[in-house]
Amino acid sequence: MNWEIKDEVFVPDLITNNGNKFLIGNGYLGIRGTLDEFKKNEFVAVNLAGIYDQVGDAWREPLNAPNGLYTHIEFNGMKYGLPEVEPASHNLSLNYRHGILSRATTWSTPTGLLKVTSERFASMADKHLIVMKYSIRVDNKGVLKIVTGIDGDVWDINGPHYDDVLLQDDSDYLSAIGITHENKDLVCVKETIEKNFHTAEKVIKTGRKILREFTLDVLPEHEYTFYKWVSVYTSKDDGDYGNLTYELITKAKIFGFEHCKRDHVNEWEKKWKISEVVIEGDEEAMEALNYSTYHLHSIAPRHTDSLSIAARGLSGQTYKGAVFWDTEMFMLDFFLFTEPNVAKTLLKYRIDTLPGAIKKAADYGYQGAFYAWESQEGGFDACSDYNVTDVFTGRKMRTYFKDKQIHISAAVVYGIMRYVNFTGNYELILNGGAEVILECAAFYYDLLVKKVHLDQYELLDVIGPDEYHERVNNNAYTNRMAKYTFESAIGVLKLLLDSDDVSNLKENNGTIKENLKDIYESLSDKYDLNNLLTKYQDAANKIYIPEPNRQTGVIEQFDGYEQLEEVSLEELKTRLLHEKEYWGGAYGIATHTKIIKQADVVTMLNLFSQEYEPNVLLTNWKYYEPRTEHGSSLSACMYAMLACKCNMPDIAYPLFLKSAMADLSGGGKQWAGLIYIGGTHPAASGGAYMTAVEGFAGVHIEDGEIKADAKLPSNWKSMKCNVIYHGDLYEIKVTHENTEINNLGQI
Ligand code: IFM
Repeated sequence: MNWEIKDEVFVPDLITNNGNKFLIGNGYLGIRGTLDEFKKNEFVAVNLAGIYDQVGDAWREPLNAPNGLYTHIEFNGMKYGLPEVEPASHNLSLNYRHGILSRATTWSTPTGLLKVTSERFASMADKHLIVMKYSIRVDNKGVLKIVTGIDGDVWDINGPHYDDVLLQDDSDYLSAIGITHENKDLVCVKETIEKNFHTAEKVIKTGRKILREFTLDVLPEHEYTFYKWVSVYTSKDDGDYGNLTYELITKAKIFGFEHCKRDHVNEWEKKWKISEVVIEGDEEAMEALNYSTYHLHSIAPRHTDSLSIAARGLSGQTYKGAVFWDTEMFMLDFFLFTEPNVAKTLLKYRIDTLPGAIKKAADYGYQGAFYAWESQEGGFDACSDYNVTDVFTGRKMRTYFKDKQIHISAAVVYGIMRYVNFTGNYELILNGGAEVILECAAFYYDLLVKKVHLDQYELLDVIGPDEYHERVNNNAYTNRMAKYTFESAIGVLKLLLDSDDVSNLKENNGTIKENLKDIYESLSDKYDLNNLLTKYQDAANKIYIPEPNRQTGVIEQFDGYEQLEEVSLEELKTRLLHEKEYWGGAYGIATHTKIIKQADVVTMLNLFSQEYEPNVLLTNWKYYEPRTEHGSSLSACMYAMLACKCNMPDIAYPLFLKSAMADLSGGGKQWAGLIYIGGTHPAASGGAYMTAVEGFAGVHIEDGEIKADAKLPSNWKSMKCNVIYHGDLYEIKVTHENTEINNLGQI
């Protein structure tokens, strides 16, 4: 298996894309795959997790730290760097087994070739540390100028987010401290270097940059190298960030580059020991899949016990660095199966942001918890009322994602329950999860509508996963997820009401019984638990779930969908007047047609496949697939997984590859109206993983045991993966004929 991706020519048009494709990160920060000499025009970003800023009325977005890797060179008075000076050769490569980005670029100079190589990583061993090695060789003697330091003039979409950047030069250390606009948070970046050449250093402060400049006479037989250690802390981190930045890089410099690299590589090896998937017979798929999970590893929050992952990971500020349903419905399984502690951290974020969800519900006049569609710190909903700009008028278009995608609360419940089922661990339920589930149930309960003549409850005026059709009634996915929420609440209520008898529960540190009693007592002060049980049982029984049509077997996506215009995707595209035009909302070309943006009924069938006859799954797959634009990177994997359940692995295969290659191929929508939405696609990465493990290998839980019911694509000989279930590590190997599951014991 080749763990390297490469670009062997420099194509200026690929700068943005490569920033995503070659991204490195460690969950605390992500560094776009840009070059050392790049600046904000090339979308350089050292993107920070979970810290945001807002300027004026513009969108609140995550911060990019000052770039401590900034470096450029001059030779004999001429600046050599991309994209300005065309190179003689160029190679950018990412070793995604170890998250190491390297570049090698040569330029022709009047006296021969000049070669620059560099290597960088965001340490997996210490989340605040970035390390770099930079070397220069020349063909002929000359005068070389090396300029390296910290560039505080960062790329922002809705900035500038730093009111000021303080620059400090303190013996061997350079610092840039950004002071944010909204909360006056501090982002502190410090760097130090070690070099194999002796020459005086000049420190230059220019604008928001602080730079070291070295001028030296160079000879062809030498390689001129410097190593750089950069630390990043913010005032949100515990401790004295000023000292911490200093201590970290001082220590790292003493240990040296190779030592730091070894620690970093070892941490990555630990991850792959569990999460690597081996596919015999299909290198391309194996590489794309492990590349996908490389991205998930690079953005996993391991430095805290409460944080989630943004829809574009740590690739920049698109989608406002906000957390969507993507985390629970698409990414969570990877972490549950390979690193449950990260799954816990993701869900703890939702538990901690419950007050934000309760406030959002209350602001709309609802009871319970309505989670943010685009969640930032504290559960603040960053989703704007105007999420799309009309390409024709330049006016903002009213969209209702924030107000009407009520399925978000159910996704949170789904994530918590999945954590309980896969880990067998009730700690999240006991520490706030029960309350989240009850509050989400209260939210849906408040929204139920009963028509006088019908003995059923409906959910009206919603948006399902297919965002092109806004404000519809009885979206099948939403209604089924609300039912799931009621069912989960019933489970929790029964657990609490029976808390005298918890003998059927697996013991967790011997404290579960005590804890259950405690939360029973605290929650029964707040809620009438018996009354809630009766209410939610009634709601779960009577909520309307659209059934397969008796003649066709098709489940209507929402009331009236069947009456919409039937038109092919190709025909619809011919109606576009502008390539970036928005398809949904009030006037979109898809709005009045059956063309949908992404898997909707198919997502529901995937989650609840056991409730339907196999022919219903197949009928709906066949019905909806040609009507789906796959305009979201979340779509293909849902179709791929359902295709596996319909025993069509070869049909699933291209859809799986589409998900797994989302960031390799650089496809996917870059614009929603006039708004840039490019970046990495962690939901597609998670979807690719789910398709491989749960779809092709058919890993599932049956009667409390882990089972595999493989449906491999015909070109695959075998697939091997590891899965953690109830604290045990299982090695699973499937072929077309055999399934082997070995319990390797407690992890
Ligand atoms: O959550 C998704 C949504 O389903 C479709 N638009 C993009 C969002 C973020 O990935």
